[in-house]
Amino acid sequence: MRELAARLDQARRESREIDQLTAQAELTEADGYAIQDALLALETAAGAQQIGWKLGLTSVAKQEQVGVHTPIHGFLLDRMMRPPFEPISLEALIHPRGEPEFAFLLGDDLEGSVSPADVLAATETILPAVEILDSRYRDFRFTLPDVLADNTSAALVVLGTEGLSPAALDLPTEQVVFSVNGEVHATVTGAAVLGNPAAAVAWLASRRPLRAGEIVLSGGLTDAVPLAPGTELTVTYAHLGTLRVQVER
Ligand code: OOG
Ligand code: MG
Repeated sequence: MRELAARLDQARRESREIDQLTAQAELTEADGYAIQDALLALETAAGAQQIGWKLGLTSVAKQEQVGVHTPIHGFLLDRMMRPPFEPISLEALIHPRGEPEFAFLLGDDLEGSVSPADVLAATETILPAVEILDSRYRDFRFTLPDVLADNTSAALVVLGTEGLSPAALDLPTEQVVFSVNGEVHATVTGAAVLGNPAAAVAWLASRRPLRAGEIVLSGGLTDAVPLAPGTELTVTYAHLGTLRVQVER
């Protein structure tokens, strides 16, 4: 698993797309997570720090876009975070895409069998977020074990600076308008994510212990859009405010 993780790590560092791992080896879902764990070990040995988690493929729009029909999870590192007020450089990325999400900042630990209400009770703040994905695989195509191994295509995360306490928000009905270069790409509500984004976080807690202070991304609410120099993404949440991401020219 270490050797396969190293192959993905090298592809990322060299911004070079590679063949799917499953083109050469038969891998299960469990193998995919084991390679992801090995990748996290490589990253932390090289000095990165895990600051949270991400969910993926929690909406139908996302599942259909990539042809994988099950929720997945990966890890977030300190080096992935970008502030919202600076243009984002795509220089080190292969074929980046952007998507709107909700971010949960946890105030308490969450572990085992928990309800969406437990998730909200343990959440300090819900923040607007844009995730920038980058698959290390050729043409952004992969199977389930491949995308798990590749840390669910994680690349960069732009977090809003101001959020709301979960008590001030109804996530399933929160409307989100996602615009690309000034044109509306999609209008959805939080229910697009497993009926309730808090249910997605509950699912993750049943699989991995979550700790106070960690950030958890809900998974994209809409399909992800390709990014190019100059692309501007605007995510307008009914109550959470507007998050604008400008890609460097
Ligand atoms: C897989 C990662 C999915 C999400 O929010 O659904 C993801 C991909 O689309 O490459 O981050
Ligand atoms: Mg995502």
